[in-house]
Amino acid sequence: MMGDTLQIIDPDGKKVGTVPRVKREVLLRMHRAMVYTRAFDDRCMKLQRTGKIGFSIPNLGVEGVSVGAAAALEPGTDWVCPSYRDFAIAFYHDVPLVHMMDNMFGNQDDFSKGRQMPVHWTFLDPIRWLSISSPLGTQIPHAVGVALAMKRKNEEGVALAVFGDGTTSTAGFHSGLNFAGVLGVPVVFLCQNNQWAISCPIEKQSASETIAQKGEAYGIPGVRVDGNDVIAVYKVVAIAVKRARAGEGPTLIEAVTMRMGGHSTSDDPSRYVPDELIEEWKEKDPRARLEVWLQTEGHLNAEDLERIDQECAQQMADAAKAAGAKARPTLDTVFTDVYQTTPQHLTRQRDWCIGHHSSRGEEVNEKGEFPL
Ligand SMILES: Cc1ncc(C[n+]2csc(CCOP(=O)(O)OP(=O)(O)O)c2C)c(N)n1
Ligand SMILES: [Mg+2]
Repeated sequence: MMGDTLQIIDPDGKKVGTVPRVKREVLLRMHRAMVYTRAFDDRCMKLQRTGKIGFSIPNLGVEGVSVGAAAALEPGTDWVCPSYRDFAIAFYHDVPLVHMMDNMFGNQDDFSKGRQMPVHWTFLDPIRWLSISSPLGTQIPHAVGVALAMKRKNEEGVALAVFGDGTTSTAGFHSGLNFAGVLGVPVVFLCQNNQWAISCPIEKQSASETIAQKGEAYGIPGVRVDGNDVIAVYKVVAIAVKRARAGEGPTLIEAVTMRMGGHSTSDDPSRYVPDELIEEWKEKDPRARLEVWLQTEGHLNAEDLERIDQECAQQMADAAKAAGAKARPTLDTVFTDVYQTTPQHLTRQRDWCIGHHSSRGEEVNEKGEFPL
């Protein structure tokens, strides 16, 4: 423990608590998901700065929260209702890299066909992943609804809602927790307290001493965990999932971490995050500490780490290249996927739109791409 915050592996990679039983295969998967997340961050930053994609969300420093949580979920049974900063959950569950990149480019294979912003994924397979939405906190009542539906259908599943510290100020957080507490549904609320909501620090976000304690008002147990300790996060989320599956109701988890990059590729955190804070948190890096511990336990050696790093970077570069080479969505897709049978007024608008662009010489090209 670190005060009232659970820690199992300390920042130096030393074991300071009881390690839960985790298979080696799971540990290696956790590690690879962390490496993929950094490779994704790095690749997307380059793609954005060279004008190839419009936007991305750095996950540097916070990926341990997502990885620990991901390992506690049962794919095909549980639902993830994520925020936009939880990439590692998808990497842990083997969402194909190229599919992650399809969304970044908004190409024809992107499930949202470019109609969502980048990093706003949605999939059903290999993990049930509710579409990410930009308005903060909407995933919280959604997760409660998903959990209620599963409870009513006597399904085994648990819904995991992940959100940031700033999102605890939204109506969605309070109504979602209240609803879940009253109904006792199988949901786990995981707050990634990364200390910042864009440029607003946590001290200005809430007068509560912790976020975990907010659960008390709703009759929900609150737990605080070191978010840079993947093993500790796994442990608390696994316990919360077990409780939820056993019909014992929701848990609120606060994972304390630090956003080490910008809010997005559109801001400059050096304008508002003090340098000393970054220096302090560099020492607590979640990946470095996991790697030290995995080496101490004999699961990986320095050569393995180097090899995995290179493999992940290469695979990510290949995925980006493949996704970037795919065609963009066709113009008619603007009018699809909302109604099973397209209503007449939309058919008229579609025909007008295609006719209009054709009359300006902006026909769909040989790849069938959107002409704008
Ligand atoms: C309802 C709503 N209010 C404001 C915004 C603008 N906004 C986008 S991200 C963000 C900060 C969110 O901070 P936090 O919940 O801590 O998540 P983090 O970005 O740190 O992961 C804000 C205020 C929004 N998207 N939705
Ligand atoms: Mg935050």
